[in-house]
Amino acid sequence: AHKRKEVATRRELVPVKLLETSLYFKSKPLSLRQYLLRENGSGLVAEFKRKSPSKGWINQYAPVERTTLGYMQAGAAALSILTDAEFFGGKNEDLSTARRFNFCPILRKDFVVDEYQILEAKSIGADAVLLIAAVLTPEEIKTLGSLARSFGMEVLLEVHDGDELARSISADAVDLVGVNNRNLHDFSLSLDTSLDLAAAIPNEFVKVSESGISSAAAIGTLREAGYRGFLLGEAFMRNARPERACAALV
Ligand code: IGP
Repeated sequence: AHKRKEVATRRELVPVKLLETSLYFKSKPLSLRQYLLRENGSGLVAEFKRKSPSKGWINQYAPVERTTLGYMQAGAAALSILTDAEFFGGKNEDLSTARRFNFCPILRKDFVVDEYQILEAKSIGADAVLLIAAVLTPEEIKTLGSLARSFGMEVLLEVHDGDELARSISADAVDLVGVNNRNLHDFSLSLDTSLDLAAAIPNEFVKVSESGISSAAAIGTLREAGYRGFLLGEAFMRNARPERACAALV
C-alpha cells in the first residue's frame, strides 16, 4: 500500500508522457537471459545495494559509477540496481547513472506493484524488471510482465517456495525465475531453498539463485543444480570497494 502511494505521487510529478520522451524509451534492451547463458560466462548478477531491512546500512559511500563499472570489468554478467528508497536507500538515478557507465543488462530491483513502474523502468534504461510472487497476484504478474515484455524488457519472477512458483509461473509473462534464499518473514537464509526448488522450475526459464551467496563453492553447487544466474549483493557491498570483492570471486 505504501509503495502504491509513493508511485502515485511520482506519477503526478512525472507523467507518463514525460517518461516517454526519455532516450531509453525507444532503445532495444539487452537480454539478461542471453548474458547469463553465455558460454564460460560468470552468470554473476552483481547488485548495487546501499542498505537493507535486515542489515541497515551496508555501504553508504561507494559511488555507483566506479562500483558498477568495476563489477563489469571484474567479469559480472549483469547488474542489479536497487531503486527503492525507503528500504534499500536506492533511487532511479542510481540506475540511469549505471546505464551511462555500462554496456550490460541491468535489472531494476524494486517492489513493482503498478504499470507506471514498468514504464519508468524503461525510461531510466533498465533491461529487465523484477516481479515478486509474494506481493503480486497471478493476474498482476501477467499484466505487469506482459507490459514489460511489450517494451522488450525481460521479466525475472522471484519466488520463495513451490506454492508461489506453481501459482505465478507464466510463459507469457516471465523469462527467468529467481529463487530467493532469504525468507522475507524472518530474513533467515538457506541455499537449500534454491537447491530444493530447482527441479520444479521448467527448463524453459533461466534459473537464478538470489541472496545469501558469498563463495565460489556455493556458486558451483548451485550451477550443478541447474542455476545459471547468481545474484549477489551484500557479499560485495559490505566492502569499501565492492568491485574488488567481485573480482576476487569471479
Ligand atoms: C541480493 P544478498 O544476500 O546477496 O545481499 O541478496 C538480492 O538477492 C537481494 O537484495 C534481494 C532483494 C529482493 C532486494 C532479493 N530479492 C527483492 C529487494 C527486493
